[in-house]
Amino acid sequence: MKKFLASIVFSLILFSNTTFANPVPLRGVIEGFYGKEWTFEERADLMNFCRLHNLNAYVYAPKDDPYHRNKWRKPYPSSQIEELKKLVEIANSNGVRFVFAISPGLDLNYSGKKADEDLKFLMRKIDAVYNIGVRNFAIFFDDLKDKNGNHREDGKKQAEFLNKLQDKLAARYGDVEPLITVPTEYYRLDMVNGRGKVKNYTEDFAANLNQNIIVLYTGEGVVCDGISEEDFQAARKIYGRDLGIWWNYPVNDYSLTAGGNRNAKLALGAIEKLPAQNVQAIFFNPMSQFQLSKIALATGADYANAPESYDAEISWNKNIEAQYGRVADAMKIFASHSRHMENNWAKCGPVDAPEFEAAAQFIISSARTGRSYNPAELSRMIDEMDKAADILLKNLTPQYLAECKPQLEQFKRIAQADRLALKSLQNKTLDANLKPLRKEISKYEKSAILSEKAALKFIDDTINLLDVKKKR
Ligand code: 14T
Repeated sequence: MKKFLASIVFSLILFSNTTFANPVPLRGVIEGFYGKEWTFEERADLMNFCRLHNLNAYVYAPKDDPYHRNKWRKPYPSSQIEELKKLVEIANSNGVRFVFAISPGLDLNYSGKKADEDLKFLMRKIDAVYNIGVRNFAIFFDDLKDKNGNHREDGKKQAEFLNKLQDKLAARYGDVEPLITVPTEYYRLDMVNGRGKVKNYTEDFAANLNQNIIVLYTGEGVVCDGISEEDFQAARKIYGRDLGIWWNYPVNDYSLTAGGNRNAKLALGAIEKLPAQNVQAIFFNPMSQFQLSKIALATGADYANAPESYDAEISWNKNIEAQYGRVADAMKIFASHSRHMENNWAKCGPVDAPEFEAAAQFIISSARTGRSYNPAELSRMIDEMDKAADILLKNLTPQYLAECKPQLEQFKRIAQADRLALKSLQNKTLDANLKPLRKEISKYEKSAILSEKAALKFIDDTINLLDVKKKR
């Protein structure tokens, strides 16, 4: 009887997996950000991470590797080839396809004798990596626009160039996988003009590109608030083929304030709002902060392995618990204030600390209108934040701390300012220390941003409300 039940349970599990799971066939991480590249050790660690999370691809495309983009024609020096070789071996032994990408678009010649020469340069570059075990290649044409938003690319010529390369690779090697590419117009709103008509470049590129070349796009925008099934369908219709997704979360290379450095805000939320149907490939573009990227990446793996049943909230909690053990609760509090990425052209990631935001807003509006309120809930949250910062500053390993110390210290400052703000509201007078502390926080915003609409906003709202000098 037991055996019988067990076999039913077993086949139910099998059944549910084969029927409902439908993993995205090609799923993994794309090191495609601007700024400080990951180290060898980090990349090696990623391969192991990919195996554990059933991710099967890593795309090597660091924007700041000169041999990837600026000096793409130049062969890698032998020391770097040696290191790449080791990495490819580690990838292979972990069941991860190592996809080697080149971005030749800055000065590639698409036609004539110069194009033949460039094709040779490209082949020489590819040969060298083929010889160290790489079987997957990608050619990217993103970010080639000038200051006016124009680009010189001709979709037909670009597609034909890729077709030629694909044919050459197939002729030379029996065992290379289909090429992967990113077009120059790589987000949906850039593929159409103001009236919704598909632009010439995209039309020509899509019409001429070999059907088996995998095209990646980023959604409606470069960094956008999800891709709905309809959005995805619209992009697939433009291309008349299945598409893959280059997903720009948790990447934070664009998170900088004037004069500050990149990566000021950490994207510690879950992957969310991605389509469940027809996704041919998904690659998550991470942060330069390697260890801290693993929260979003692990949730991305959950999504990619079972898009239909994926639950962002459940996955986020589960993966923080798995990654942070004893300090998981502290990490959840910190991470909940550092998930949402937004500027004038980018928007992605779950809202920061929605409970804090709601409680703070209620208190601010009550104070403004002279209604009474109970400060206990917000007060408790502020204490938790302060404690979480201490726990993490004390217990995270040096490697993790190196990636988030400025943000943790900033979190602590914000919690302290929030406490002063709450006290000020209750006393109906601005605490003398609040404005100096807010100035201090501003000073550090060049390297650390978090909770802009929740915990940080509560400080500013309070100052605005109580600052009598400002009011007149
Ligand atoms: F190829 C693409 F799909 C893509 O996303 N390219 C870059 C990528 O390397 C970068 O990490 C990402 C996030 O910043 O966005 C693209 O780069 C941009 C695009 C912009 F429109 C950087 C700044 C921009 F203003």
